[in-house]
Amino acid sequence: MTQGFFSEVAARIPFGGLGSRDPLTYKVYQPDRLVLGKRMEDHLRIAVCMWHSFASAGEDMFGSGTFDRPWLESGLDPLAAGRAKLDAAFEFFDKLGVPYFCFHDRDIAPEGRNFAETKAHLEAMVDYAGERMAQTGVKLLWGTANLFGHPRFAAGAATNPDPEVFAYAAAQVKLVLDATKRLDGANYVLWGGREGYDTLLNTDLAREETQLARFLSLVAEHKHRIGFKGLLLIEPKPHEPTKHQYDHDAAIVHGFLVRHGLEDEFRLNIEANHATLSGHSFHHEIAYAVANGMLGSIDANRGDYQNGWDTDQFPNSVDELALAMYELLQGGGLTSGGFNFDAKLRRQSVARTDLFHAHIGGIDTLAQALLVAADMVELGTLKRLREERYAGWAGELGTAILSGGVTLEELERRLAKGKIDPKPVSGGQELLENLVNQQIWAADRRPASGKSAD
Ligand code: XLS
Ligand code: NI
Ligand code: NI
Repeated sequence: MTQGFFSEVAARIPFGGLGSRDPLTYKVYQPDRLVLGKRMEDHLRIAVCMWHSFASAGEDMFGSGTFDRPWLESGLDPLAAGRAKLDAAFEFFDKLGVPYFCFHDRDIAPEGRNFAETKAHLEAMVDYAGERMAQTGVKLLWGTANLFGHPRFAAGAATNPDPEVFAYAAAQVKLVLDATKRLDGANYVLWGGREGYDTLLNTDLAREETQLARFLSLVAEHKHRIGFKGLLLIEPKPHEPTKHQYDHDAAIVHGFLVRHGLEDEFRLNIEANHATLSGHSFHHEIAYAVANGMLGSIDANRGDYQNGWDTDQFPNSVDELALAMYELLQGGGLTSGGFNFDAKLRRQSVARTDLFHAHIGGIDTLAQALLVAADMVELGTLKRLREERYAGWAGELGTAILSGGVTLEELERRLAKGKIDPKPVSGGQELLENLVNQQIWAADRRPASGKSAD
């Protein structure tokens, strides 16, 4: 194991259990522990993101960076700095013991003076990342192109009024999709950071929708052309940086894809904080994606209930995550997706070990939520009560309605004969909430060692 930037952490973070007082141990997460017959690591497929953790020094709009990230200092040779960044990142992934990472092209390779130089930078850094991946065994959950940072994308990428910007963005996605395939990435993500508008006064909504659909078709076509086997994922977000983003939430993206015949080509990358920004819960967004066969992957983080922006904090609420995790398990769990920590340290968390504390806490929260959700699945109470609620639909009337076997006239006739006389039934919300809490409290008392695959 390389000793370098994170020398305060000597070896891989071990499992310590709930009784451990050492903050640099996992309290719940055990990669090999079997949950519903599957290893915890394979359920969660955890990834660390390059951007918040290694490509940002903690700047905000009122102040400069506070973090100790020497490779971001000015005046360095860009490729040497890029290698130092990847060295530190892979040392971190390895010590944390996670299977995956995620990156944007601009997180690992700086923009050059022209497109050819930018491409050469990317290729050099992708090769270097490939070496580090082979050395550590850390894999790529997804790659993505940054189509929002450079000033050329101020008015959008695919939805830009200038077709030359569309062309630039398309070429950039081609390079990153090729790179993701080369690194054997499991998925490719598109987050349309500036695909939206700041004012309707200068915006042609219909035209921009057509452009976005065309762009996505080109991406899907290229995926098949190069034989990339991973999923293409769209990450919904309602706003920020634009006032309104077209990929507003799961249902809106789904509707857009269906409108353009693209629903078989794309799945969703659901982010917890984006869900809450769109006025939904994370639970809702996961449930929607699962119900419509659209779930791809997850960006794990949390917002702040007092703030109206993407605060990207590390998840720490088992109560909230357990419900989303329950829907996920009911839907069969993740396939090629995973839980990527799209989360950042607070600006005052300047110690190198803070990055460990943040991820350890987030991973343990996910692991505990998984245990709670698995208990809810095993017990089956919620599922049974939900099924009972709709039981009438399996009867003669329900089947006749759904199969198209009755008209409004026929239904009126049946009412007139006095055959139908529905009575209100309890929705049982408080009972269900109590059942969920019982599972959360019971899971807290589980033996920390648990069952293991080995
Ligand atoms: C920003 C998004 C971004 C995507 C990747 O809010 O979450 O980080 O995940 O471009
Ligand atoms: Ni986000
Ligand atoms: Ni994200």
